[in-house]
Amino acid sequence: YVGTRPDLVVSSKSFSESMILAHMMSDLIEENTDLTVDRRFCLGGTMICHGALVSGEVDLYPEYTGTALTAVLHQPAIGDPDEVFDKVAKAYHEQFAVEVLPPLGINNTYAIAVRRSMAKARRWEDISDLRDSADELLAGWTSEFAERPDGYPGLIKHYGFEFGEAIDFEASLMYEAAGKGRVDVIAAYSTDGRIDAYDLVLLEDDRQFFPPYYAVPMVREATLEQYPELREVLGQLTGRLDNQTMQRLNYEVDGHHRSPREVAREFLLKEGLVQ
Ligand code: PBE
Repeated sequence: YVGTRPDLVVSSKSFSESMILAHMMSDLIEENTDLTVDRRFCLGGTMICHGALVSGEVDLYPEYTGTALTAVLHQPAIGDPDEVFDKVAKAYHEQFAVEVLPPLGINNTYAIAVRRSMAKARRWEDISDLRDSADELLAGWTSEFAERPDGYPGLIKHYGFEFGEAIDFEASLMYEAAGKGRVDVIAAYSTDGRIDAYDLVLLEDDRQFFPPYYAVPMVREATLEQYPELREVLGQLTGRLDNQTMQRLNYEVDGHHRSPREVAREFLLKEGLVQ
């Protein structure tokens, strides 16, 4: 560091929702405490953020319960959200000295999405309905989805079929590519506002492959010991968001090109959490 070292480092992954949530947390901390926050956002994917948290380079960032369970802890997916939370909280405490704070309310699951017109024409409602045409379909998703156990490798095993071709996309470009017919199938994030904007539909995960992915603040225990007030400050976000609200906030950034920081601030103002 050049100059004064900040009290806290908050991080995020490289997509709008992660940045919006991380700004909400940072703003609340700055509003309610005297702590200085360094927003070191867009660190990269899950494993980069997780590594930085465990090494102490980062104090907190928003993560998702299902991601922690499957991609970080390599445990099999389970369907019950509370059970996922409990398993993750216990393992993070034991293995990483990280505390998982209560969920913010949104469940941002990966979801297989197709154009509405195509789903209607081919009568697709469930992921299983893609089975017979899968080898003619072009899929597009993030490199993280292509590699994670709760992504394509697991999906193939669980459903027993593969797509003809799958190409890597930047998360933010998938929706337009699907909407414009450059790809047929994407692994959307269920809280993304562009699902509706590009007239895509989410197919039902009829064989329950994906776990619940509730957004939670992950905080180093050492940080919470040093600044116990953080628990209450961040607790103001507990249960505060739902998927519909989150889709709208995400769309402010992804569709209307506003800054994640401004969108986060506006939400906190509206909720009366900052002045
Ligand atoms: N998700 C959906 C991904 C991205 C959004 C929560 C499954 C994740 O970051 O883990």
